[in-house]
Amino acid sequence: MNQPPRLTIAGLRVRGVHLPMQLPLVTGGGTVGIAPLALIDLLTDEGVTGSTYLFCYTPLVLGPVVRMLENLLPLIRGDTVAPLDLDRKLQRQFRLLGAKGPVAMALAGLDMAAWDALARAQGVPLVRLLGSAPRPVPAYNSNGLGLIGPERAAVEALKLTAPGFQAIKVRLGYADAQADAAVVRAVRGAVGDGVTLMSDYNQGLSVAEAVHRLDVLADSGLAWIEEPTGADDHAGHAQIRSRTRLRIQMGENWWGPHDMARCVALGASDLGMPDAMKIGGVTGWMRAAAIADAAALPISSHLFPEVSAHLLAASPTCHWLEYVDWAEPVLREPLKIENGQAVLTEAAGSGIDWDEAAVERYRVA
Ligand code: SMN
Ligand code: MG
Repeated sequence: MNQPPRLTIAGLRVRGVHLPMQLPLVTGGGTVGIAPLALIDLLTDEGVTGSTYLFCYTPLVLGPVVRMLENLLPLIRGDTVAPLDLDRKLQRQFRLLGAKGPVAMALAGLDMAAWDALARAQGVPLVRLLGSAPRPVPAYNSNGLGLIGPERAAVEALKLTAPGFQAIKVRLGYADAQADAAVVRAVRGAVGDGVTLMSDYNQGLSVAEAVHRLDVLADSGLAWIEEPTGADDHAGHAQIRSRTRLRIQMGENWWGPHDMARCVALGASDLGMPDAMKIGGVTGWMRAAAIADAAALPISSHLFPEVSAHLLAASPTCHWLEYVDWAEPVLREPLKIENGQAVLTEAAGSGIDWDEAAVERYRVA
């Protein structure tokens, strides 16, 4: 058998795009109307390229993230593509500043691109490189369903389940508990009892207000209540959790596995949903998956459905994939969803190949 080549980092190509979103997302924490993505290609001496993208939340951060990645290249050019070693080296580089925000985003981007390159070099999907066979992962359709009122939410919910999804997520944080309950009732009325309904407050409530609202929603049948209060208020979440029967969901704002470990140790959440970027790429995710396993914490993903499908399939406590179609305008092959499940193929890598004409069309940096 031919040995897969040992890869050496030769260069980095980073491009910024603003992608149109089919359904803008109005949350209690602000509106996302376009998807500002940093597209990353890690080039190697051996000719293998590893690709991934970062979601920058706001166009204000896209340029700095692109620059940050470009600044990192001189530190890693000539290094072996060994993600755990790169992580150790780059974490040390930023020890004094601390790896959060754009710095952590850039490091996670390099990590995901490095793992993608390794999988491609071996000719296997990322899930196999991680030691697992491809398997279907249940997905919920998380496009849209922002704070748009009960009538529009009911119509949109039907649109979101139409392609075969059996789970969706409604954003909450209306004027009061009754308004939240009315939206949940309208959506439930539209899609019927067979659909799993998650909810997300996007950190919008005080602890006291959250306890009150979850009282009102106690019999709503919601599958989880996401980030009812400030994401870094782990103690506050633990307090809310102790006073409701509904399941608390946190994780999209865990900056790395250590942050997650602190949150889990406080008993702040019933469930976890790491974000592949904020948790530290594939390397950070696999550490998070081990923490989740040890705590018997079911984990779902946040955004990045393409790489997350591989990560969840390799995670012992795999729960739900969050499906959004935001990167699709620049992808050659969108993630395959069948009967509400993400289906991994045997294609090498993590499922990211650019539609180059589209990249040029949407490029801003
Ligand atoms: C969300 C995702 C992406 C941007 C803003 C908000 C949301 C989710 O919290 O969980 O989908
Ligand atoms: Mg959320």
